[in-house]
Amino acid sequence: MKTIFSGIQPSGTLTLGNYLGALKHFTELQDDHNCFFCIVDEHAITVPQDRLKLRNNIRSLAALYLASGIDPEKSTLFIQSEVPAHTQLGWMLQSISYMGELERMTQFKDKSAEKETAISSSLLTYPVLMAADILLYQADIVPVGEDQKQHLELTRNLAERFNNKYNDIFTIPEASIPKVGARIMSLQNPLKKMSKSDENEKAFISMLDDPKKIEKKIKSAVTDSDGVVKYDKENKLGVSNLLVIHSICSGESIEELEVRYAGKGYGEFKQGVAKAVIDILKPIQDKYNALIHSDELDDILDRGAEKAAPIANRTLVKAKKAMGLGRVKKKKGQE
Ligand code: ATP
Ligand code: LTN
Repeated sequence: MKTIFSGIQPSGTLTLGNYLGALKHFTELQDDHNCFFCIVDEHAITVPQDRLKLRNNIRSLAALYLASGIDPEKSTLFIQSEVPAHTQLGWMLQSISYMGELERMTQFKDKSAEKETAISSSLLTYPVLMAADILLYQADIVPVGEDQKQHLELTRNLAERFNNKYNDIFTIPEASIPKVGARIMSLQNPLKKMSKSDENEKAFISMLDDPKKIEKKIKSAVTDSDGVVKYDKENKLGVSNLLVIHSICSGESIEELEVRYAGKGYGEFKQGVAKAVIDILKPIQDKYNALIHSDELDDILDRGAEKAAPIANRTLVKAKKAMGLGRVKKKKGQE
């Protein structure tokens, strides 16, 4: 059985983009794979966080994973900072990472360009920690959205570099990026990806937005002035983005939707998009509300960390030995 690993940052409430690009696919994989899903809180602190908000976001993300269909009987769900091997291997991998390759990461360039305040060194080294996350579990497949493709490439390079330099320890993972929905765009600027950290709340749909809010945000989504519901990623980015959202949420193909809305205005089309989104999110929100304050959530996360830690430690011990760190422990009774 192949091993899957993926992580999401608890840096705010998840968006419809996170759901369609990543989370939705996680749940589809758990029946026939050995799955590890992680709340990567140590990634979230690469930018300043309020401690109480971060706590809430961690819990909220755990509840959203479960409400979206992650089954703790089938998958291991855990919090990154509760398994210390992640930062330990992260540090070791930094010693074989080059400044140049990290500085070339698009996400680093974008995020550091946005910042007026000081940029933390962890923002630069963050993809190395991501590599450690993945390699500790010997993951074969990493389901992610399009924006993580470059980080996966780096993970593969680091794994190969380590294997060649020290010992053949790490499985070389592959990214699994959905054909449709890998890059859901902002509702206000369809040239930018939908992001939970966008300052403009109208740009994204949060997975916890109520139906009224969803309708309002989709109604005010940027489109164009020709009034034709047609997929055209060159000239009609806003409409194409809404078509993709509608199609994944309702399960109809883009061609079917183009026929359905032919000759109808954007008003009716947007109502249809909103309904499809609400139909998908409402049952998830109901489950979320039942879980968020439950003890069951804590039990699941405790069990997740207990299951993940020994697996991660096994790889860590091998990597330390390969690098010559620490001592070779004598077996009891040996001179
Ligand atoms: P932020 O938006 O705060 O910068 P993020 O959403 O990029 O954060 P994560 O929350 O860690 O970062 O992303 C979780 C998963 O969701 C990743 O696999 C990522 O590729 C995917 N993802 C993020 N945004 C989108 C999007 N707009 N469309 C599709 N997938 C996305
Ligand atoms: N870098 C990712 C989150 C992330 C991740 C991972 C994804 C951290 N570790 C391991 C897949 C596998 C992001 O910003 N979306």
